[in-house]
Amino acid sequence: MKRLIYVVLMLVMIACKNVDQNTETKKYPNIIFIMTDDHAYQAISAYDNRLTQTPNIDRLAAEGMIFNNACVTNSICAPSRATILTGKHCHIHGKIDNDNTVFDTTQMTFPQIFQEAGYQTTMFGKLHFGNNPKGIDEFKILPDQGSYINPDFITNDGEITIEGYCTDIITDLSIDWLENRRDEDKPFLMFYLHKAPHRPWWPRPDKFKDYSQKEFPLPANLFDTYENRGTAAKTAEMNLLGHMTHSHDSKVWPDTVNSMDNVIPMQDEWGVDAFIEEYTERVNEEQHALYKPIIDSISSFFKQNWPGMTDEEKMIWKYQRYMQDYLASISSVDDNVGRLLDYLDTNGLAENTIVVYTSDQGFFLGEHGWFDKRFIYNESFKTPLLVRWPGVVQPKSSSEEMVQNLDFAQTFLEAAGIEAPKDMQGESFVSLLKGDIDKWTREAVYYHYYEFPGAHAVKRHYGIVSKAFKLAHFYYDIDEWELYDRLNDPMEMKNVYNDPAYAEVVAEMKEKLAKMREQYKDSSENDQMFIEEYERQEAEWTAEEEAWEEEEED
Ligand code: SGN
Ligand code: CA
Repeated sequence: MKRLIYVVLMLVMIACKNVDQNTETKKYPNIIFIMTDDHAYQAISAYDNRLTQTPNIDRLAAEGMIFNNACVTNSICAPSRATILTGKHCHIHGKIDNDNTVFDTTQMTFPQIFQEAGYQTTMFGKLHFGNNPKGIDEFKILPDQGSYINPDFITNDGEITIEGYCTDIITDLSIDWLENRRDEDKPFLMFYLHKAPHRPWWPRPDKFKDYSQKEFPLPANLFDTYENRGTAAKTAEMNLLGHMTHSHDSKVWPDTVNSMDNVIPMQDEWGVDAFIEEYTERVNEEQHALYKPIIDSISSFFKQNWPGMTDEEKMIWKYQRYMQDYLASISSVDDNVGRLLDYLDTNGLAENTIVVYTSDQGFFLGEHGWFDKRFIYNESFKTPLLVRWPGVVQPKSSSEEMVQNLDFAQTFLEAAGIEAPKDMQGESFVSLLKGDIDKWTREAVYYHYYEFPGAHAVKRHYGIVSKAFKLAHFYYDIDEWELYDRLNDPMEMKNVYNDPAYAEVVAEMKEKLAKMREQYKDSSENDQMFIEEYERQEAEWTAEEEAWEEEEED
């Protein structure tokens, strides 16, 4: 008898642990985490419909919640992904930049916890680091940045190449898993991660053609001269006119660029090489035949007009070419999100699936004359976030709270009823999703960017952001503070740090920032290990630059 009771007890315990869809349907929702790479909120019509229309992504806002103040802890790809997976700030998980640090894969990441709890876990698309993501049953991920055209994938069974356009393929892979290998008796966690709209913005040929005919409204501060700003804004290398390459970015044939004497202000050697790597070496004949007429037409316009244009005209041309390709790439993302949502609808999955749409960070779309991200300034710091959770999130609802990429792990764990590890540093925002704002106490967020010296030359900085103010300290090779009045200067055109009228705000924000650095255990600015690492990196960069200059002289 004793033995029988024991067996029954054991069976009950196993049944409770096993997250079985049939018995516990509501308790164990599926989660689809959709993340794009560099998708600015300005390019989602649910946020701002001046630039483009994204009807499928907008469905998530219509049927769920839009977060108007979602942001990241460090506006760059791999660090953001490491923060999402670990629920920790960069100085804790150690992946502070894209290229110089490695992600320590022995750390706990939230998919491992889901897997252990009985969820099926999958990942399709761009991860950016680590070949075999821990805690994922089936993965097909792009190596590093991946390619738009005929991309390679790292899979559970080695590397493969798939012919076609990246955004379509990542969706095919995700739907293929849902259709053919999903166990209907278990809940799932799916990472559906697009490379688009990351630089170099190669759209699918039909979209490329269509969008190359369009014109887009200019941002009010496209011609920013960075007056009233700090050194970092003035020395960053991400200006559309000064730093965007003709071939790699604007899609002018390398031969055309090479045949011209006057392509200033951009010297295009790197861009030519990059074009060859991303396009020439990847397209097949059929694809080339579709792309060619459009590139021909861009190139012939460039050859005839570029040398005679004023700087203002050049800037506008660069902006239009940029927006045409960037938004065309997003149009494919939107179509594919639509395909996935339709699949959920027609297969009875929409009801019990949380669908999240976000980006690994924001992006400048010509604001301040820039592309790229990295800065604590709004367009880069903020990120889109839309969440649909039928029966829990009120359709057409919105939140103004400052949730961060740091919060995803704890949020998803709470949504699934799984306990989160105590050392995660975010906050679950399930209460906000349920419309219960009183439980949410966060008043400001912490930010820290490290990748300098590095691409686009954005100086190291950390800071604190509340709804009303943003205080940042730029350090390493400078020592400068900046303060922005977010409510009165939403475009962040004036650093008021030295304005006596803001002296009290500065003192208050500095005190809060110091407390935050203590709370999150960040002292890396003065940490000997970090300083040595910076010095090593700088020596590396100087040596690379010298080698490059020598090569040019020869
Ligand atoms: C590449 C891009 C950069 C970009 C970084 C980081 N150059 O190096 O413009 O800032 O990625 O982007 S390109 O050769 O791809 O055009 S991130 O999203 O991965 O952090
Ligand atoms: Ca990115």
